Amino acid sequence: MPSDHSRSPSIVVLISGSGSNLQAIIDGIEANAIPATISAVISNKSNVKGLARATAHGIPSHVLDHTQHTDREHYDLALQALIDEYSPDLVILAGFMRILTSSFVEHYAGKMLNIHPSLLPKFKGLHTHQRAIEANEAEHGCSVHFVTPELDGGPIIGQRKVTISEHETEDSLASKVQKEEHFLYPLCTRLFVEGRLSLTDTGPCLDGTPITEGGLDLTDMDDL
Ligand code: NHR
Ligand code: GAR
Repeated sequence: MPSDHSRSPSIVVLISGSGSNLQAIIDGIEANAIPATISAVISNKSNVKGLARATAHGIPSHVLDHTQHTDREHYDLALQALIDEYSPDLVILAGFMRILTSSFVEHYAGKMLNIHPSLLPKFKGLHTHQRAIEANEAEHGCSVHFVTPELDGGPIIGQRKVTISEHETEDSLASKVQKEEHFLYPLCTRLFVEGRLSLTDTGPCLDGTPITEGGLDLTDMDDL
């Protein structure tokens, strides 16, 4: 069969919660800014808002409950089998809260992205907003990176920064950062599905040019 160059790139999105980043990507696709299709949304938790968002936009959704699996290896094998039914070009972690095994991550090498709520390499792991405030940081933000086995340690594609103000709370900072996430993730998704982003042996590239360590500072971009 001849290959179908007209097929738009397929994305599978993994979530655990509200799915506001999923929504931002759906909006980018529906506005014709991102030339791709979300083939499925998968959550490890049932009854989360992100699942309703998928349904509202006609996207197939699945719950794969990690508590129903004996260990991470079995869970990740089931997750991989479900994802691969859709043969995606890109897998997006959008608030997905389960650490993934190395063999799972390596299966999607160079085609799995995560958004992390900090200016990596600062504040890997959880509770990033509170930790940034406690560390008296002047700035904070979000990062999109290729997923590698090292948790939150994969090559950074881009970041957006926010200023931490004097009376900042965890909640106020989280909402400032999320607003930036909702621009950064659709932008990085667009670049990936346009074939402009790649992960090479020497690191990530945009349009064939290496991205410097720390990623692109996309804070001042205002058009998707
Ligand atoms: N897996 C690998 N191998 N590499 C990465 O870079 C990953 C990953 C899985 C998820 C997202 C990440 C984040 O952006 C992510 C990146 C969950 C935890 C965690 O501790 C940490 C980091 C991230 C996601 N999860 C607990 C666990 O035991 C469960 C926490 C909960 O359920 O609330 O899996 O921050
Ligand atoms: C986002 O802020 C994302 O950066 C963060 O969870 C939120 C998910 O929101 N991710 C992590 O903390 C990963 N461990 P959303 O479900 O509304 O997109």
